[in-house]
Amino acid sequence: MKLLKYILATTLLTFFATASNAAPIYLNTDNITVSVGAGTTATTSNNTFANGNTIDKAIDAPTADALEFHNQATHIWFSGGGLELIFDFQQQYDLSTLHFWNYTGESYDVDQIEFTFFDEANSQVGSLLLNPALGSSPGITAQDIILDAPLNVQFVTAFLSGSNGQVDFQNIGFTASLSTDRCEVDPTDPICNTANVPEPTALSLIALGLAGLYRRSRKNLK
Ligand SMILES: [Ca+2]
Ligand SMILES: [Ca+2]
Repeated sequence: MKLLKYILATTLLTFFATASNAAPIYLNTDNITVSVGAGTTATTSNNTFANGNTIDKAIDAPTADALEFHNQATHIWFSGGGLELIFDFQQQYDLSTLHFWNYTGESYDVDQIEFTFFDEANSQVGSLLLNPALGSSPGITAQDIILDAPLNVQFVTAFLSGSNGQVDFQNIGFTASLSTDRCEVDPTDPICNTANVPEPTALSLIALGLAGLYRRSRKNLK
């Protein structure tokens, strides 16, 4: 029985240690914020942008591979200049993939995005100049840009512009891992609940396996 208890303890420990590792997650309205930066061109022609009041539409995709259709409820159209967005991840992440859902036609799509990445102390840790591809049609899926870095990112500024002064897109997203595994320090941290809760089925399978193991060892004892 001592051996069984040891196996049980180490199995669970291994499982939860694995579950609490900083697994990549998709950052959206559930865990980050976005706001309109002071670098945005002053213009009154901003349609669905609504003076920034609807800017959360830029980060409302539920997953990195979400399909979005272009309509007033899903996209941002900013006209007459460049749009600066400021993302706050609330804590530091290591970025692995950038996702961008562009408009589908040259007349309105985003032609260039200047990204600047900052750590929690607001020190710059990287930058990226991106000329995004046109969005897919009719449904728009993200263009995925693999990033080897930057690490330790909490704030991002993105300046979006079009060669004709038009900026229309569906979402900007980031796949990232926590820079510090806070779940090991504090498993009750909210980030651990949203990002790393073990699948119920996985837990049930482990429970079933352990129950079987226990029954077998009881049998052997008789
Ligand atoms: Ca959207
Ligand atoms: Ca264009």
